[in-house]
Amino acid sequence: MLRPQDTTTRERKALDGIWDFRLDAAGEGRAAGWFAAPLADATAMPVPASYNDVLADAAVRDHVGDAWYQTTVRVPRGWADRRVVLRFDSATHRAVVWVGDSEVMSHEGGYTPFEVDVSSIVQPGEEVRVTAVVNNELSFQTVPPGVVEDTPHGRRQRYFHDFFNYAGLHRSVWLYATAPEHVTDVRVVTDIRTAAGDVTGVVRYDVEHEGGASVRVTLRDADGAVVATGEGAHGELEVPGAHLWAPGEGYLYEADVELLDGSGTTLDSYLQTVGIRTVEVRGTQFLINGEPFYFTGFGKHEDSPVRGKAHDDVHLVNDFALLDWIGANSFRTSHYPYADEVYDFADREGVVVIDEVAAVGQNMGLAGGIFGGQNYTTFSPETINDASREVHAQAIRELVARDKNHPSVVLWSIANEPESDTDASREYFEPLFALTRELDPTRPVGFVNVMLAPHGRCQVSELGDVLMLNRYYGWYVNTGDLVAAEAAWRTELEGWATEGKPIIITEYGADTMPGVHSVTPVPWTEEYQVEYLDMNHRVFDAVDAVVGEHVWNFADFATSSGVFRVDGNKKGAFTRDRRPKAAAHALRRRWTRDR
Ligand code: BDP
Repeated sequence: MLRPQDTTTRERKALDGIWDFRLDAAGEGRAAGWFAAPLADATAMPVPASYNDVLADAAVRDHVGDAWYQTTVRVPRGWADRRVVLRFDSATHRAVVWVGDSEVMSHEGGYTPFEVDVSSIVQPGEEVRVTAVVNNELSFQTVPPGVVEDTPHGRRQRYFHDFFNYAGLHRSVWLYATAPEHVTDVRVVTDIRTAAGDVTGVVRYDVEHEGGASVRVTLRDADGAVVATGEGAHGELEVPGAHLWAPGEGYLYEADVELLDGSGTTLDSYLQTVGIRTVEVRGTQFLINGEPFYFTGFGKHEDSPVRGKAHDDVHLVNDFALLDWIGANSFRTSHYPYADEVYDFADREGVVVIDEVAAVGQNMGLAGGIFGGQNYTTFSPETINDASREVHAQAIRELVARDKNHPSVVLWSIANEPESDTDASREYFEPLFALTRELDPTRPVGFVNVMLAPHGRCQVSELGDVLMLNRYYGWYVNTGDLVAAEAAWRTELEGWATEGKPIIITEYGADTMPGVHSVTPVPWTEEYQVEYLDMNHRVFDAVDAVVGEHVWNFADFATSSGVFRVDGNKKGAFTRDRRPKAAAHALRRRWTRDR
């Protein structure tokens, strides 16, 4: 899906700011037509933000069900005869949207955009009311899954993942205008040809459009010089002496994709950034531009005080500055697709991304252990079933459709720590791997394996191009005993190394209270986190197939309440307000030693 842009033919207007907001725990607003009038008894709510922590009210923080958002926007006067589109960059976890009294769209899934052409119901120069009912309920048929329980004290949301179920409008909302004839999609795939030492970049493109007579593509380098042009909706551009996109060097070209009428006049112009690079798995190596790449970095979260999961440019730039400071070259968008702006920034900063769909918590074994779940069977007709898989498949489709052109994205992760040691799990995942490969044959695909399905027991790992392992030796097992942990971890990892695939350690970490110290290895201290990481690094360094280490987590983050968590998950190298723990300095020493 294309992004709202300002180009010679496109204009956009953000609807961000203070909206009217009202909880609807009883779920009466839809039938009562709350969209049809100014929202009664509304409070102020900023967009973008998770609503949960903005107001000092437990009813808001722990709300389960519908929440109503409303604003008015004046459609720019100059948009007569334009195609006007209303777009939400996300609504967590689903929404129905009205413009005036008309229902215009609905969307399932909390982390991908959705939009609709509203030209026929808005008038340039006039004000319109935009209303969205955003629902945060999780069930076995949602991604991620959860269970809403009816209790004598009201409805309670249970879920099987370890981050707070923040909800609301986390990202920007836009009105944008294009010509009626317009570009509807662009896909670019890049390649590199080397002959006699000369590097030629290859940019294959496919353009979809509505109306218009022909397509012209003009590729410019970072200085604005034209380096190649193409005619037609499909084509291949060659860039002799191409400046490659590479980790640490986010060099970007820009393709001006123009839709022309019969006389060659530009009807639409869409600007697509292009990073020329290749990604390949060969044996146990992960190659970017043919060079072995070793991932250093973190699993992250979109999480910050007060804002919750809202996108925020200040945190974006600060987090990337901290990634650079610590020597991280990559991160995983654990456990859901992040805001578009994050990938744009990764593209331009040369930071490598493992892009993950929101399938987290599909594991009742783990849910029972850590998150206090019930005795559910993970995959069954009553729990995660065929309907859930279709929702999961759609989430993958929307992820690939949105992120396919980002050079920073080098690997798709189609689930985090699902049950993967049963026939049912294998049956569930096989078609999802096939689907992802069909949608994008150019990037490797994997899923993140959990400790409960160790080497020899996992039935899903062989479907992936890479092995992604989350392991907590020395934390959840062998707690406080780093000697035993090291031995056990090494044995398991050496087992995985026999599979002949590259291994990325996608999570290893120890909860750490900043300011707590000890001279002996005591869990929760800053020293223990450092020693725990050192131990892990000794293990990784001894196994050639390991091509990456992502510490869990970049920063402390909010979770649901429970006896395992003190004010959230404390495995961050940084605190939630981004101050370094001792481990951050230790990681920096390891990850910047070759600089
Ligand atoms: C893993 C999950 C991650 C958790 C982490 C932990 O992938 O979301 O936050 O463990 O327990 O199970 O800290």
